[in-house]
Amino acid sequence: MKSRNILKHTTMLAGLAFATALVGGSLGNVSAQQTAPGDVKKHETTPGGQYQPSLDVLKEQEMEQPGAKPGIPALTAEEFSTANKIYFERCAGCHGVLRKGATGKALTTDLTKELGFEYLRDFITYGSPAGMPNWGTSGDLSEAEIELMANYLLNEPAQPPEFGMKEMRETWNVIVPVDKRPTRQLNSLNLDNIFSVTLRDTGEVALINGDTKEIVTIIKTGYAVHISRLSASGRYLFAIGRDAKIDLIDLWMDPPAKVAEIKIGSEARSVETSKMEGWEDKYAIGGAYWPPQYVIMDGETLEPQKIVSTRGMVYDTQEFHPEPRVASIVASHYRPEFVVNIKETGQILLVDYSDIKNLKVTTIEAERFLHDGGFDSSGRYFLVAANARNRIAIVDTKEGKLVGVIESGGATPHPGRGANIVHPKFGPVWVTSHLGDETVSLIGTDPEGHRDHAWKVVQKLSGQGGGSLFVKSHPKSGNLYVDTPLNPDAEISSSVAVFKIGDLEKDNPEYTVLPIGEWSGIAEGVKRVVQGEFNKDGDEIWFSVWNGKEQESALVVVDDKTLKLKTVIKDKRLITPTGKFNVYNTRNDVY
Ligand code: DHE
Repeated sequence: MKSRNILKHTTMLAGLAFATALVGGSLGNVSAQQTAPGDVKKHETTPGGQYQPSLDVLKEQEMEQPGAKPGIPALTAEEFSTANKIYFERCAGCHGVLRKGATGKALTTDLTKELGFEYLRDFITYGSPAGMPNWGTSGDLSEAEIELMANYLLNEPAQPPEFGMKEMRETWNVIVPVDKRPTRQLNSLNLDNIFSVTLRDTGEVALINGDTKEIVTIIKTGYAVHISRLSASGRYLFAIGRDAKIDLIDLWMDPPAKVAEIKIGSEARSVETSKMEGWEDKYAIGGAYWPPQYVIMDGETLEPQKIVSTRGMVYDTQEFHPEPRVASIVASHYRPEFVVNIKETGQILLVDYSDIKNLKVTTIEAERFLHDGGFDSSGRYFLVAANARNRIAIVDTKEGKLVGVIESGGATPHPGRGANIVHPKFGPVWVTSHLGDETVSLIGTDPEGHRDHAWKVVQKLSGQGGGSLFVKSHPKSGNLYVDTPLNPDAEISSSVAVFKIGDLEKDNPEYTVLPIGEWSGIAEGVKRVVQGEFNKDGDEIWFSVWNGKEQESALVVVDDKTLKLKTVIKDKRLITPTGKFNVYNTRNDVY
């Protein structure tokens, strides 16, 4: 462990790429025309620039090949299938499933035909400093693949299938009906201190006993499983895969096991459950990237009740967007509402689940490219990053209104759920770090006690560098932890910075670096250290040491008081651990 003042300010283009890619741009505005590929031949994409959705599930779907057009090079069925796979894996995350543009430019045929084959080929080869990766010069795509992609873009886009009630019901499976489930907790686990750990590349979650650090069980889930969330009572755990498969796990069983499953689309990232008093465990909601929709389900069986499309108008331009993805979802503690964040249209939807037959939705104009966010310490205000716009939108979930949209103070905010700390000078603040630079921004969240500081960036700290994804603290902790897993410097990506909250009064406060990757004792791999999560008591914090699928990974547990290594959890079944969700903290929004 070493302590240092700010030695390194590794600024990374990272998500900055996608921030700048859209500045001033809306659908159909191909600024590529202004940048000749010859000018950007030296351009290189940073690892963080790759932090874009890869629609790996859609890529495997059969899609009808659009008919050939006169004057446009026709693709064979095999060529179309190869190009379609590459498009969904590498391009659709930015340019959209239907190529109508998202954080990247639109690539509809009216535009691509004007640009022409050679231009497209060169642009794909060299990329652009505005965010387009250099697929050719990086060696990611071969010359033949790039030529194929240029031809593919001259053809009409393929449309993946919709996924409605019929398709959902076909995938819906209640493994253990409610009346056959236990009526009391059958195991002797301290459920509040169980950690659900995402095993990303095996499509599993590991349930780990936070007291003994032993693996309780490993449960098969959806493809490239993403996050876990808890029901209000803490009994049910929901995990969602990138293939939009939701698994419902009953923690009362011995051992905890899956009791229901469903697919709510083809690509998804978010799931949440009803938390309002009187509605505990009643509903679940899943949000999909494709088709663009959210689905309200029964909280105990996952039976789909209501599917709502998110297609519609962008909040500011009032132009139609055909595929606005559902990003983060949280459940209000003040009203029977889900807070659903829609990426491309920039709307925050307050979905009232008290009467889903007569569904009332409050549509809040916020900012485009909403991604991840969390509550302030009171649980009343929700703060969400519009990451490609470098802004944070704030909603008052008690009043059901936008408080404001503010600059985050850095490039591409990525808070996860953020961290809440009590600042010695500014009172309660919510914290986000950034993908694009070393800024850690503290935003005042106490309009009553600290009115002058509320909803302002009251302090900016300098962390180890860009490539940060998650910050974390706990009401009982005196520390603020900042990870940097996507920083290109191996030493930085395998360590975390810790700021002492008591020191934040000083100018330019120092941080301590914890070499978590080194502490894991793993010799091989990049050892990215990602996403701290506290135990229930708030006296230790767990980090994932995230290595390649064929390599050893681990979880490293740090004593929050001493900042010393407490223990390393290793097991050959712990393959690619990333997110960790402590049952108590997740269900009570403690972060
Ligand atoms: Fe995530 C949360 C989307 C890549 C780990 N991620 C989220 C949320 C969204 C999202 C919308 C908020 C969910 C919520 O709160 O309801 N993530 C995406 C992407 O689109 C993206 C950029 C690319 C993709 O193809 O999926 C992406 N995410 C990643 C990763 O590569 C990470 C680091 C490793 C992994 O497991 O895949 C990753 N994302 C996480 C984690 C959370 C998350 C751990 C939850 C953090 C929390 O504290 O709640």
